[in-house]
Amino acid sequence: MVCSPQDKKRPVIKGLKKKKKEKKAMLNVGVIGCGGMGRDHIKRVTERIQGAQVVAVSDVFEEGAKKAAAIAGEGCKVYNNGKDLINDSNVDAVMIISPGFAHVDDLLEAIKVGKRVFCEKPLCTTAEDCQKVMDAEVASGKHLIQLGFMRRYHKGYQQIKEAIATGEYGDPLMMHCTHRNPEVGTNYDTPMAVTDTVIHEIDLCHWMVGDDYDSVQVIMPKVTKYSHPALKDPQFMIMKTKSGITIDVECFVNCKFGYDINCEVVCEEAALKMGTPMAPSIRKSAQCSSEITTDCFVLFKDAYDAEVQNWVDRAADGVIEGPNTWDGYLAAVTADALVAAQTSGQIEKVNTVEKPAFYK
Ligand code: ISE
Repeated sequence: MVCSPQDKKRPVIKGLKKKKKEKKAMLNVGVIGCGGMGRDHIKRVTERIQGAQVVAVSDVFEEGAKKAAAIAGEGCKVYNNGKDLINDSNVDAVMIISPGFAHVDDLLEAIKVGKRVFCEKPLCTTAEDCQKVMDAEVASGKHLIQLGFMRRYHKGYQQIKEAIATGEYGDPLMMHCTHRNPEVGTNYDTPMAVTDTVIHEIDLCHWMVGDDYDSVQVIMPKVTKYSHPALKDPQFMIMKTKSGITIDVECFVNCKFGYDINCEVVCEEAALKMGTPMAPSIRKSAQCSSEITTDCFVLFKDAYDAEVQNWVDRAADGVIEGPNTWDGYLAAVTADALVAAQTSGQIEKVNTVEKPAFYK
């Protein structure tokens, strides 16, 4: 039988065609930071996220803020600073998408007035600032901050975490990760391999195995001819957890061939490798190949949507399900140790404060 638009008896499959914004009350969101990433999040909330709308934006660059407000649509207010946006009584929740060094003041202000926050990584650029924010959140007694470590929302990593949790494969012993970018600009330097790139694995790996870090080390292989004097590329990083799980991450940001992300967890009775790339394998002309994307926003598009949807969905009950302030603090302290290890060549300790009961 051929179905046509006139065919009135076609079955309605529930939930298949979700209409935008037909659910409960809207969460009114204010977005601080209207650069490329900020505009991407504004577009996401406006076009794809259920139950939220952008009602205000802010940026020190007025032109940028106005352009971003146009994406959100009519009535979106424009501010030139985060504080005024946070204190706008029409703003229920705040997305902080400004550069990392500018996060701390807005995070503290949002905690002061008790507003829910989605903050892009990093939480703050220093461990001291992360701790200030953590102390303020603990003192407020409310879980308010979700951090934008979106890889936790990627199906491939979730499948491995779920598989480990079944216990069927024994305890995880080792992890092997690769984080390869096709190329980076000349403003990208050696510490950024940690603070901008491997920061994702720092968060992911401890989350996947449910353990915190004890020590780290960095080994510098031969440098690629595609690097420049301020960047040692590739780098081989090793992170050891408190229970002894040993994680290696190859970070190679001028690999030339693609945005190539891999992860394998070796357990006592099995090795679990993430299914990647998420592309069909094509047999043609006596060859079998699958595409590797060159763009992280293509590979992780669904993960970005899912993390923001989750943040919006749990707003009504005041719950943070995603990466939280402790994860941001742990990532900052671990990153500091890795950056120290880049130059010392030694095994560096990851010295954190005791995890507050509030985050357990
Ligand atoms: C960038 O900031 C990211 O978050 C990407 O996921 C990472 O692959 C890249 O190296 C970073 O610069």
